[in-house]
Amino acid sequence: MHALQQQDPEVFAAIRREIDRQNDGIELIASENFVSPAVLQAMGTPLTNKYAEGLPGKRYYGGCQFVDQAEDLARDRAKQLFGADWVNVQPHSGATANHAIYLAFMQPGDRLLGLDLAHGGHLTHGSPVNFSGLLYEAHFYGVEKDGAMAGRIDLDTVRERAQAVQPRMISVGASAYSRDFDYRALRRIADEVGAILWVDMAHTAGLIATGLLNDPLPHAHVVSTTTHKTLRGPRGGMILVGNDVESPTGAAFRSGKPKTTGQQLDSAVFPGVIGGPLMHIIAAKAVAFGEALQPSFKAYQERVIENAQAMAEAFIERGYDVVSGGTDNHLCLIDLRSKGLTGKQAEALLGEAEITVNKNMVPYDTESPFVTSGIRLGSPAMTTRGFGPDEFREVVGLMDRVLAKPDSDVTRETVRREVFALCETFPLYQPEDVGLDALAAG
Ligand code: DSN
Repeated sequence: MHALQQQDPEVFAAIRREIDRQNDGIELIASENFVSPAVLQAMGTPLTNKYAEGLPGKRYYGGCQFVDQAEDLARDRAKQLFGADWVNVQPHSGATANHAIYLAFMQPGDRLLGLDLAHGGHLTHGSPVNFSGLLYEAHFYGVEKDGAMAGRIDLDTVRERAQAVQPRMISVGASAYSRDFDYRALRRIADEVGAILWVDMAHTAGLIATGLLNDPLPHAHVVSTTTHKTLRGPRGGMILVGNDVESPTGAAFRSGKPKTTGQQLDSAVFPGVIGGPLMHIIAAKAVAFGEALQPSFKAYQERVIENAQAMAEAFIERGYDVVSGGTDNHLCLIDLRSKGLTGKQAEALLGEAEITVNKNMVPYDTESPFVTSGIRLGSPAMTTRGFGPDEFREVVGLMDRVLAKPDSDVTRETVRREVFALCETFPLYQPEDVGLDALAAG
């Protein structure tokens, strides 16, 4: 019998139910994906036991010779994937990576200009309830309300805001924005006001690595990402520098000696914000970056965009309001106000039919973040599973049936059965994939 099942049946049962949920339902959360069995396997290894504070070859602990190999593989592959001069693969998450960037370049009270959370930004880009808004003076730009640019970021507005705010750092990147960014123009704006340009490409890293969206690396002073969204690696973070010249702050993090941007960021990651890096996760990052360097990864990312566009078009055909009128990337944002539903209601109704989405603020929303007027839908996870545009159009039809009859338990139950049948034809994890045969068998 499996050790986990025998020793801790309660945890075993929860894990097994979650594997079943992933196998049996339609996953449309834009920030989620399904890692490969090889990535899963790397995460579940005794590398979790190893302390390795410091960097490969310069550790504060003995016995690091083999985890050094794993971290070097991760760093080298990430550099190759993104054409980066420097990379640090140790941040435990995107938020940790972002925390290190603030620590490297900002003093408490310095001004940040970031994309408003309610317009698709991220908590760590200055939200008043996050360290970034609590410790720094955060100002925001947003998407346009009306006209040809409705739902899109207008660079003239960003320039006006930058000139008015005179920020120390400008952040670019989003959690719920379906259009691309002009990083060259954004760097010009940053240079005009003497600001550091930080790009958080967490959502779109896989699309950027494969050349399907604009590349921030040549333009930004620093780039952060998570490794688990479109990049399809283990849950974690990473920081990259395209051209590792002297730090834009001109002096070193705390030491006063000139450093490159990368050296300054290395100090900010450790000892700045983390202690021991998670070496099992770093090994899994290396595996995922190896996968992303394969030609099949580009074909996958092309399909991600094709599927997101098919989904957005199918919603528009059914009379839904898609923010900005479509998508250039892996997600779309649906404004449900014209359908008389809140995001919270839609998330719950679709959940009952085993279609997982998240409620999301839409630009100029009048509902609270706990209710919202929209839902955010992403294609990466179900594309990994093999869905193409036909399946995505079919899923939109299923969602529309549920949302059009919010009072009908029968509709939700019928759709739930159709979801299950569709998922069965696109299998996800087999017992041997999850490395725990007893979990699937039990
Ligand atoms: N929570 C992530 C997302 O869903 O976009 C961002 O951190």
